[in-house]
Amino acid sequence: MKKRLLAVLACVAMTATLVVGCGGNKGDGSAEGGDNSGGDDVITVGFSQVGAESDWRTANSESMKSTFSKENGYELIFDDAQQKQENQLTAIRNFIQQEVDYIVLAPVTETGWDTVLQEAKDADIPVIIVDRMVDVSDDSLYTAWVGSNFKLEGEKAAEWLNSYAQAKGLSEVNIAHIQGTIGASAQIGRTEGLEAADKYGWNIVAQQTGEFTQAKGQEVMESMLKQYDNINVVYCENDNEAFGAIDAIEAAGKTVGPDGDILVMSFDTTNAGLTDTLSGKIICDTECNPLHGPRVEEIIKQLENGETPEKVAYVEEEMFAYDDTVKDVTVDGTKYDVTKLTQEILDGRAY
Ligand code: GZL
Ligand code: ZN
Repeated sequence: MKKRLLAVLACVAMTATLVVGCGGNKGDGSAEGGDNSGGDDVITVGFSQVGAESDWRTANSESMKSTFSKENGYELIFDDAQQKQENQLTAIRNFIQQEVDYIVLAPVTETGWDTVLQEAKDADIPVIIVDRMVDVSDDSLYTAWVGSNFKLEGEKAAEWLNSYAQAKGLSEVNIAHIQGTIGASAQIGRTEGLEAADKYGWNIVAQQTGEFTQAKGQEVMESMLKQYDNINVVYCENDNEAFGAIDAIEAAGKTVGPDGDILVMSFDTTNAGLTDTLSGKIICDTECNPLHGPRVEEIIKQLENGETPEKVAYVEEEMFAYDDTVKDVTVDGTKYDVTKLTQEILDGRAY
């Protein structure tokens, strides 16, 4: 923003000496022609991405890169933090130095952002948070947030499990809980959703982070199977953990699926996750939509037009299951459909 202000001042100065001005400020804080970030009206976006830990993350990055392309009038500076917060803090400080027009942050975990977001605010650069939430003392430190209601995702999955267990007459539900990255909003919400269901008398026999990765998910499942032989449900907080868990279960000589030893539940509904749902390897996959690019662009367009975007915007999300044993779930009085997955539904999905 500072860069644009200087450009406008330069324009005004030029106008003072020359007959013809340069259009100056379009009233939205952007100066015509004066923008020095690679040409007229190119909007520079610095995006600090968590990493590349999962299929969901890949789809999320792809959505941001295809939206903030040169053809669309943007210069995207993309930084992959390899799941380390200190790398995100460095990236944001670099964006500030480069005087980007907007900073987009996908925070790896919720805490530790106040200082760097204050620096961005002091530099007059709007910050848009995507996906996971930041826990800051003053929410004016970010302009808008768009992402998922992770607690609702967890509650929907837990309600599905309760209905499914009742329909199948499961005498006991012994759950291995493979959590996401501890402190990430997705982990916090999906864990809350499961733990709130202790009213159903389930046993969470084991609980450990799988860090949202396939490798860690497999390692954790292997160790849980060595410790407990009564696990009949695995609640994975994303698809990549589910892929790892399924490999570990099958390597241990057990089976997954509706008629198997263990039911594997998951989140994200990535293409690979839904492929496993079609076969029943994953029995139920709760959607977490990664396509935030267009949503962030909508926010930036509003800001460019001097409008005020919604502070918090949740994306609509569905649920898919291998079969139609459970046709819908109700959470806090609201009913959500559960879709029996078919090949054509899978083929028709955007990610
Ligand atoms: C959820 C996102 C999570 C996904 C994982 O919005 O933060 O991070 O569920 C990803 O696949 O790693
Ligand atoms: Zn000018």
